[in-house]
Amino acid sequence: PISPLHQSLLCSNPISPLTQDHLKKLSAFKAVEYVESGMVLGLGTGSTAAFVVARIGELLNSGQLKDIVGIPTSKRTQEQAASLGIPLSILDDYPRLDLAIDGADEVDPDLNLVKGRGGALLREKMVEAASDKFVVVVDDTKLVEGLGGSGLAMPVEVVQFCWKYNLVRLEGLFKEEGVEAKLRLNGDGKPYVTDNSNYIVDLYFKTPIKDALAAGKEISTFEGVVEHGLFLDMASTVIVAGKDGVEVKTK
Ligand code: ABF
Repeated sequence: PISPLHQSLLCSNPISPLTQDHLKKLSAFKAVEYVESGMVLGLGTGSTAAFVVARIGELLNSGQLKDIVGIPTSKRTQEQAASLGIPLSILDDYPRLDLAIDGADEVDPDLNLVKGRGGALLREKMVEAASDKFVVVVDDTKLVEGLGGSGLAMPVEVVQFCWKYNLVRLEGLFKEEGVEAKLRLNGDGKPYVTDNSNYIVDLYFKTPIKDALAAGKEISTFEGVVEHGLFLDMASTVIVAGKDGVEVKTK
């Protein structure tokens, strides 16, 4: 269905097709329709989630939403939300959330996800696992038939101590799929450090992961692995924006 926002984006830009940013915004605005006054809300990380946070700020500041408490999933999101005046707290004080909204890197037909290319997977998983409802916002480029199938990275957060040891172990785990494991680096060639002072090993699969559930369980047994980017059976709703409209997928 074409929403009023979708219509207005098309009208303001009748010649060029909708950009990926337009689609992210459409998905984000649709997700914010799930937000009600008084909710404790998980605030995601990434460019799509940033549209969600911006919209919540707008609705709070115009008085259309009231008494929201936001639980940010990264320092970046914390800064954005604070700058918009969204009241914030942490899981210690709000161990149960009503709703979390976040982006994803891959979504499979069963609404399982790869997340964490933005580097915030640990806090995202903690906050989203503590939420009664988890709504995912994506554009249609994120849809895959099997996780790991986009050719882009599946991240694993590891402690800095002997990171290479874990990189080699992770490579060994995915012999069937064929995988290349790389330490994530910043532009200056130094290792990327997460909000939790860890490193990230990015796994690039040649073919989709055969058994994501088994893989996730196995990765979690590795000492020194802090978290992985497979978010299985966590999303209750995925909102997918494409050039023909917004689709709401539910489980
Ligand atoms: C977060 O941001 C991450 O889990 C995911 O890696 C990323 C998606 O970013 P974007 O919305 O910018 O594509 O949700």
